[in-house]
Amino acid sequence: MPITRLLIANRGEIALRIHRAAHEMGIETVAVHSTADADAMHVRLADQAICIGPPAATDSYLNIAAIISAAEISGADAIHPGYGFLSENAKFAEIVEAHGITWIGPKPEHIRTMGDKVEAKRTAGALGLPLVPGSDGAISDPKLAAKIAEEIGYPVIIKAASGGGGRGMKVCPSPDQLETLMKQAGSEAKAAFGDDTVYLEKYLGNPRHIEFQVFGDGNGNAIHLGERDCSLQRRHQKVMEEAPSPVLSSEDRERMGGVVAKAMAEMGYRGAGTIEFLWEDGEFYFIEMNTRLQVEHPVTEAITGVDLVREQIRIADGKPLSVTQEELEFKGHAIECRINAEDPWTFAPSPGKVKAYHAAGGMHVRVDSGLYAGYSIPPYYDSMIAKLIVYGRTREGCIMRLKRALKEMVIEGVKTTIPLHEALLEQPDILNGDYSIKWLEEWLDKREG
Ligand code: MV4
Repeated sequence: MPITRLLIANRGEIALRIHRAAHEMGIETVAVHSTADADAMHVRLADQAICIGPPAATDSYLNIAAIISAAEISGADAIHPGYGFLSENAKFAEIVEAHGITWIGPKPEHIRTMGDKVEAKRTAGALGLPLVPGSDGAISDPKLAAKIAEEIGYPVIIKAASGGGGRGMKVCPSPDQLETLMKQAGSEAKAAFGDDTVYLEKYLGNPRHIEFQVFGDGNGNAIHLGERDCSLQRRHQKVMEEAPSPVLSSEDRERMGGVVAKAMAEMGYRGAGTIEFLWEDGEFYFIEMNTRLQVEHPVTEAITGVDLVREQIRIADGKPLSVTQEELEFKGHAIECRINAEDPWTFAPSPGKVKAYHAAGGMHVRVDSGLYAGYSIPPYYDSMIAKLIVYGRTREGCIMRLKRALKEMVIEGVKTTIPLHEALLEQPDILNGDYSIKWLEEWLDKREG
């Protein structure tokens, strides 16, 4: 049965993004929202809107019973979870499917596997992806850990199996601290995730974060849509992303892309996925896989011309991939700036009323945002309020256009990170593409000092 009415279990710019793809496919949309989001743009644009609870996400956007009820009441035949919230909750995916509702996402078993970072690494290794050297799975015996750490060499990093995205990690510089740090990592993981399982990896000192976008049809066919360089991060929050990575050659891309696509085909992966690597000295090391659409997906859309949300919906509907690997071309360069309602230098959240709003425009300029003049940014959720995505034939041209577009953006009434982006685009290292995952925090520290 084709999808006719889609419930979007999310808010903000991504709810809008999904609504747009659905409407372009002739699919009606159902918004769900908390009481704090009654005036949000995603609620205004949807064909129907249902309030699912109070402001706290645990009572609304994470409230599985309320969302399933909203789907039943509205007659939705599919659910798209967006990113964050319930998007990587395997149990939710199973419940959606058990209700006879189409889940726009990967198979629940794959969400579960990749959510456990030890299982994810084991699976990735078995599928031929290059791994960071480390313990073969979980480790608890300090003697064995010491032996492995000695073999791979210090510093090592202790990671929580239930962590991910930078949560639950400890760098261990020398053997004398290994046992203590392992105990600490274990008990912190237990407290945070209810699971004290940890594993060990060689600590890479100065890598880049390069991730590959993949798509599978769930029947053994898969493609890659190239990579994104997401090395510019602060406290595990990405700030600016670009595609392609300034450091990869088309041969590197074809080789690694081929490896990830083959792996996804072999596992029978369905829908959109992102395979995260650390990249150092020309080598890729798998770290995690995200089984969802990512915030930064528009840079991939810009250089491939593929609508990733449309593709997700098509695949969930049982249709084949709309492009073959051979048909895909990576053309030009795209950069995304995440615009947050924050002080650009202290990063203190700055919610409140938007007094004036004007989105940048012009050729190859895209703004994904639910902002409008008079809107009040609620304090309860993520501070990202807009994404500015700019395309150019070359990286240099893209940067020139991005500077122009940033100057055009008007967001008054709240502080935003636009001045941070403008300052970044004056930095020689950024202009040269010469940055690692440490660059942004080191630069911010220097500026302060
Ligand atoms: C690492 C690492 C160095 N060596 N693993 C952080 C997020 C999580 N996805 C994995 N992370 C890291 N894993 C080894 N073996 C450094 C990081 C890391 C990082 C990775 C990507 C982007 C930004 C980062 C910032 C700090 C640490």
